[in-house]
Amino acid sequence: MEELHCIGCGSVIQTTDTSLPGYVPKSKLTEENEDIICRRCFRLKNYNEVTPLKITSDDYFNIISEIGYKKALIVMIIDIFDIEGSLIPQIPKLTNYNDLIIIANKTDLLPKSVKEPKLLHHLRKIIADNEIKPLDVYLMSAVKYKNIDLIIDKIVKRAAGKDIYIVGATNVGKSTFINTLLKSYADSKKDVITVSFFAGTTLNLIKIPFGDDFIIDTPGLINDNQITHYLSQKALKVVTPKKEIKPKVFQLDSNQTLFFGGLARIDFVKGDRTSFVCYHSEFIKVHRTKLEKADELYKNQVKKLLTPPFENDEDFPLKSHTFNIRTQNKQDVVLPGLGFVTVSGNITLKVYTRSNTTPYIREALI
Ligand SMILES: Nc1nc2c(ncn2[C@@H]2O[C@H](COP(=O)(O)OP(=O)(O)OP(=O)(O)O)[C@@H](O)[C@H]2O)c(=O)[nH]1
Ligand SMILES: [Mg+2]
Repeated sequence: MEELHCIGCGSVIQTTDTSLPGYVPKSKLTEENEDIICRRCFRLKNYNEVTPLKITSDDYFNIISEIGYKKALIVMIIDIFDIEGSLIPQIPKLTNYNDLIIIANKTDLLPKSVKEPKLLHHLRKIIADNEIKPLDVYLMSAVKYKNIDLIIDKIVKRAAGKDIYIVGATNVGKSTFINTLLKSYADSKKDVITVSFFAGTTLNLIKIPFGDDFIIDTPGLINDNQITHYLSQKALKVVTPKKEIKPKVFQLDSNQTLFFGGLARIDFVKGDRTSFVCYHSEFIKVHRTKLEKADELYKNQVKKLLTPPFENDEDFPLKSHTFNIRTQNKQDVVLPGLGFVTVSGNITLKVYTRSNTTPYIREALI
């Protein structure tokens, strides 16, 4: 019998093990079996309820390296909100240096004041630093249809009869982009592929006819340096920004501390009074305190005043990294997966994030 695949996540359909991808109760299989959807996708789409199933990075690289045997156009989607964390430097080699386009998605989350040319310049620099040489780089919002027509036009031209593979880290919006593309180009009325804010929604290749060729959705590479990787569903909902981010500005003196819920903390250890411009979900509560009181506050208030994490969430141990910033240019302290804080001046910071994740400093994005 030919293998059936879930149209939502790409898993091979099976009727025996509820804990594995692609499970469908036997009774739900019909004669035609067209557009079949697995139980996990059904629940995600209808109840926003996730059954945790993840592919390993070995699985990921095996699935993606298949593309290396084909003549294809590769479109790597990255998250403008976490550029460094969502860029996968191995993609060109894995896909045997097939033509590559890079698209930075979710620009709707950035403040409207952000200038596109500056952002593109910054983006190209990060891409070049990672020794990736794409044919084109674009900015996009897949949910707000920003630049969609332009991008589709370019992709179709570049593909010139080859299949198009949409690749990238988990949660960058690969499946959303394909749904948007099918709606605006192929007259699809509904979202075909399952999308969600949980990392690891798509589990296998999903091949969709597109003109005379195919557009292929792929699973994402899981990035466990992201703070979000360690969050409960409830906390994840809170920290995922949904609309344009309005930065919060704090003027701090040295020996003051900022808490981002109980998820991250920045101690201003040394330097002249300066501003901390914070870009993250509006639902993360930022709390300012004196450095000498910070440990005590954290001990007493984590999961209470300092949320997320929430009361019933697992413990969320923080680990610190010290940064001596010695440049006059504005810098971003990146809290991977949560957002970033723009600072300037000669300052020393102690930055706490979830253990197993590493914050870092980069030239200011904005
Ligand atoms: N703000 C914003 N959110 C977006 C955009 N595109 C996708 N998202 C959201 O990002 C989350 C992930 O989207 P998916 O399309 O499932 O991402 P994916 O890359 O297919 O993820 P995996 O299948 O897990 O690898 C969802 O909550 C989407 O609504 C966008 O342009 N702007
Ligand atoms: Mg997906």
